[in-house]
Amino acid sequence: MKYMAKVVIVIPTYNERENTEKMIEALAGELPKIKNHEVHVLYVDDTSPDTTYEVVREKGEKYPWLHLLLNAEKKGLGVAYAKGFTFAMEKLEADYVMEFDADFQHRPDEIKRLVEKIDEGYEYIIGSRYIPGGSIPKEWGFSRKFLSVVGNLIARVGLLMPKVHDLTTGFKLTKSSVMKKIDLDHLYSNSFAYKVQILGQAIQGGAKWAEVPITFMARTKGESKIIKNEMAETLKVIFLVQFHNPKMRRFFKFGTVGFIGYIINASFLYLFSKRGFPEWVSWAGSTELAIISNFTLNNLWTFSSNKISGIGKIASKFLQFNLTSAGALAIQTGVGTLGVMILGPQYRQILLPFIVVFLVLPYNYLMYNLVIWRTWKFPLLDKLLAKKQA
Ligand SMILES: Nc1nc2c(ncn2[C@@H]2O[C@H](COP(=O)(O)OP(=O)(O)O)[C@@H](O)[C@H]2O)c(=O)[nH]1
Ligand SMILES: [Mg+2]
Repeated sequence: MKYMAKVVIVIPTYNERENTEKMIEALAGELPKIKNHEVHVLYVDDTSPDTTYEVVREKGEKYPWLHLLLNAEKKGLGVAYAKGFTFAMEKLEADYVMEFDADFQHRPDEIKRLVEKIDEGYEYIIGSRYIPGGSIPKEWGFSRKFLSVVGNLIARVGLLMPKVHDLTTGFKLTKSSVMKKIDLDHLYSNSFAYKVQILGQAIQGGAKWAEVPITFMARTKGESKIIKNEMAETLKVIFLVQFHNPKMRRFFKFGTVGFIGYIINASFLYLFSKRGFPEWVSWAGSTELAIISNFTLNNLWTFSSNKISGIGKIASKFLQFNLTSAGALAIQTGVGTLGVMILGPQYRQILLPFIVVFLVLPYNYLMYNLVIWRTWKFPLLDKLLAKKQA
């Protein structure tokens, strides 16, 4: 899939005059080495008091690939990048946009390594400091290293993305179709933590991603703009990304419906036995009511995007639902009995929550997604079911 993509490197600046002339000349030396793609550079300056933008303007007369977006106000790094990406995609018609710092912490000679990945079909390319071949500055003291590693780990766990090694890096290349799915006008954070949002939503959105090792250099000129501790901001962003993640929302609703089912089960068990119904009737009746509640609420709420409707369809699916629920009952009974046999009766009450959390919930969730509401599609299973129906 080789094609000539238009890549726009977006470089936000605020008081980077000392770095900018040198950087533009370094880029002028590097970019011609990238042969099979058209590379442009867009500086996004927030009217730096040191007039960084004047350097860009001047050089722009010499280099046709150099562009400047001048903002009247400084509103934070996230805002600067969002404006830069939008400008690059809409005005410069970028196929890919790159995040790149102005201060030589990202190496201009490593740009081509990220760009090369376009030819392999990747849509979200991460310049990674934490994979073999990548590194952070040796000059960094313990606390700086610690903060970077811990911040990364929190993002990795919070976003449930164990396969990504660097989630807070600022050196990245994103396909415009991936970036356009993200609401750049309303980022969850105006500052550095926006990076975690774009990464989280790009990967959750199914972008084909890869990590490429980069050498993160120490800043030699100018000052770092990270003023406050970004940790709280990053936590907020992780929470919001997961809160808006459709898959997490569905799982949360599934849990809520299950909990309501449990309340119904328990209340009617109490009521029926108080009314003097036979023991087995109280159990069967209250359990079936919980099953009806689970089926109805999951159909109307959790899986509303795949809602089952029509009397006939509802009846047959409800029957299926009862069968998968019977499966859950079998698992719980089987493992519970076996567990008590092995461990002894004093473990009965400890076993129950473990069986529910690690076996029954995953089983139910799998069955709902795979069999009942069919939100997860597996070609092989589809073929099998199709054969059965035919
Ligand atoms: N336009 C703009 N650029 C910013 C802002 N904050 C930081 N930058 C730029 O973003 C890049 C990364 O910032 P830097 O201070 O080096 O962060 P650090 O490397 O994490 O210490 C640099 O090129 C900065 O000039 C901002 O509010 N507006
Ligand atoms: Mg920097």
